[in-house]
Amino acid sequence: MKTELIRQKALKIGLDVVGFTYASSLTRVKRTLDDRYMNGLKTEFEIDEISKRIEPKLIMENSKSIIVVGFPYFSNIKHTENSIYGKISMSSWGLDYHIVIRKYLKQLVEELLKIESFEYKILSDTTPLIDREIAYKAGIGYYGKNTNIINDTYGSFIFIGYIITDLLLDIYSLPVESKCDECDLCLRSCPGKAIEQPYKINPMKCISYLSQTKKYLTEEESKIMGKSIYGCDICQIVCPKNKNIKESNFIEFKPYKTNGVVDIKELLLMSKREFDRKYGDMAGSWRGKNVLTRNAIIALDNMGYIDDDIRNSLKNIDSEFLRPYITRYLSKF
Ligand code: B12
Repeated sequence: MKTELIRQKALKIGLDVVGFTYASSLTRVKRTLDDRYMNGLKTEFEIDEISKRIEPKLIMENSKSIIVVGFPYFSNIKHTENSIYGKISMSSWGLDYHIVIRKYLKQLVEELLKIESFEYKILSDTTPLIDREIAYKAGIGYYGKNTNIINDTYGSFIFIGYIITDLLLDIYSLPVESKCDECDLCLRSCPGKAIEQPYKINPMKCISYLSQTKKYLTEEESKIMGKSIYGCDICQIVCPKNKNIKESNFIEFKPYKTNGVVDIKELLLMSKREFDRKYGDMAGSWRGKNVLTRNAIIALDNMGYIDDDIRNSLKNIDSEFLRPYITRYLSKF
């Protein structure tokens, strides 16, 4: 199939970051993964078998090509914070990106199926494959030193989704090499010093990881988190390549429901049902209410703030997972 035609169809449904690569092994990343796994840097969100992480043909045996789409999510919205609030990363401001990506890629597939029949699988994030390497190979952006894929128009605020298919294409894209040059702002600005070397992250020190893991967070790890309730954008916000970028056209990623922040007092008082109603369809709730509540307690601790409302709501929380954090926090005030 002609890639120009795919680009046109994609553009019609609002997808303007598109690239194409072969469904070949991600051989380059093998050494990175070996090193990561051997040094205990694998997160619990990644599978154990490295071979499955670099082989698209294990996902679809007869696959030949991958159509890669970047989904921009940058919103230039400034929040008015007039309560005790915590931060949510922009990747979780709107509707869960897994749902949004699937919807648009399905639409694209349906358009393409009108031209020619083919087999396909739609993937993003929750696959064993290394999405960034696929995006890099498809030329939709280059690796930043903060390890994010950076697109010239939308910066690093793009999610990566793709269609693995048995279609053969007429043209395959070329990768783009890093444009970071001498800049090391992300390395210097990361609160946990998680970017230990350019292009290499230690997830265990990354706020985004700390905000998602269910492992016990020590006092030192908790301090790194500041006011984060879910995810972290610091290495992206400081990045010069993210200045003057285009805003996302996807209405789904605007923070209509959450306003991009969490009212901590409200969160502590919420029933499970109220939580689901307000936060249920944002990406950041995938680890459940208790993980966000844990982060909210840590945020209060880091702010050095307490009042009677908070003290009373914490006394009413009956959770083994949260108890150590509540005890630690209350012991200080
Ligand atoms: C586990 C995971 C995490 C972990 C670990 C992140 C990490 N950097 O490894 C945690 C929880 C910390 C995390 C955080 C975030 N994540 Co995350 N995460 C993933 C997941 C599920 C797997 C990543 C993985 O396997 N990492 C292992 C390493 C080896 O791979 P990698 O970092 O993806 O890519 C490296 C190699 O390819 C390597 N490389 C290999 N060989 C070579 C050779 C050269 C020369 C170079 C330059 C590089 C290079 O360069 C990269 C950097 O190390 C992917 C989805 C997926 N299935 O891929 C999303 C994904 C990487 N996450 C994503 C996002 C949006 C985020 C956050 C921005 C969310 C947030 N705001 O909190 C942060 C960003 C933090 C950061 N600076 O990385 C997006 C990234 C989009 C983008 N533009 O790059 C992904 C691709 C999901 C998606 N489909 O959109 N994430």
